[in-house]
Amino acid sequence: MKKPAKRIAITGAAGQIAYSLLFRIANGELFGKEQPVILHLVETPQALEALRGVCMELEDGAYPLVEGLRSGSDASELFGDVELALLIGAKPRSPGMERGELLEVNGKLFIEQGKALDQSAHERVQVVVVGNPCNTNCLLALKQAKRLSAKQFSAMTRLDQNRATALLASKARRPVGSVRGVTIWGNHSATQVVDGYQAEIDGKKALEVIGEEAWLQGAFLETVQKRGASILAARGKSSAASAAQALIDHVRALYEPTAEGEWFSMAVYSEGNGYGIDQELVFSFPCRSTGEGSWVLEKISSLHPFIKEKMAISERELQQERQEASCCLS
Ligand code: NAX
Repeated sequence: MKKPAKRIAITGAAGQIAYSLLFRIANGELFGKEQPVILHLVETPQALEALRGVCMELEDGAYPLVEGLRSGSDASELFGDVELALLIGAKPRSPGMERGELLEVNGKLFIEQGKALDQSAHERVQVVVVGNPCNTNCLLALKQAKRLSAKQFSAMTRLDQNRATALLASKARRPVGSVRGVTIWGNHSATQVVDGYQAEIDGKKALEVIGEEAWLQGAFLETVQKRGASILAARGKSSAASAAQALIDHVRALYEPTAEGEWFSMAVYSEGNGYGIDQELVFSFPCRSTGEGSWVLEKISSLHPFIKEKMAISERELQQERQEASCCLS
């Protein structure tokens, strides 16, 4: 029997990440070839004309799985009954803009969107925040949830995980598929903690295979932390196709039960985390899905002191961001 269509909201739908993402969703890459979708595309009023062009292209793709296409700038209307909300749209940091100003502008936006989702989205909605600063934006959005649970919100650190996985594979001269367990802790920012100690290559500890602890603590971490800037410098635009891939990976990982012994990284509400991290943050942790958007934190007992030290730095940055964004809540 044919499945009922899933409604998916995507903000920033005329932006470059969305342009790498929408056609893949339309083609069934998120929920499979049997799952019809209805796309709810949200943009700012200024970008609605560009979005009209994107919608024309989606129509011209004649995707059998796309059963409906809605677009506009009224998020509260377009979030109605959606089962998945991908919050990509955010104001970029303009030259001379202080980080605090960016937090304030985007903070207000994510508070509004959090309220709108709480009021009108499907009760089982999964909300994934991509727009930066994504951890703190996600925290502000989930704090609006009264009907929904904080566990229905996450922010994307999967791009960092994917970058680190590919880098380890290349260092070990092994295929990407032979690497697992790379873990991202903390903020999706320059303080992100890329933990290669948990990683395995062909079932052996990455450190054993690579044999260079200085690389794991130095070039590995720094290359991943600076990868976004390197892409921007080379391409003249920030990462888009790899971000869209990471978002597909993030959502699929949330909905599909995680295989035994594996986990993936995403930033989630830190309440009840067993790692001694401040309980009121959105922090990236290793997670396991139990299917259909339910997840639990993976418990890793032996964290390397180097990683713990870096986690504390990222935690402090997130506390600072929360402090700077607190004016939006009042
Ligand atoms: P673009 O500038 O190409 O697109 C953003 C779009 O969002 C624009 O079309 C803009 O009109 C729209 N927008 C702004 N405010 C909106 C609102 N209130 N409602 C709906 N739409 C709104 O940026 P793009 O490259 O697509 O990146 C989008 C966001 O992802 C940025 O904040 C970026 O920093 C962030 N990223 C996050 C990543 C992560 O791993 N979490 C990685 C990729 C990316 O850098």
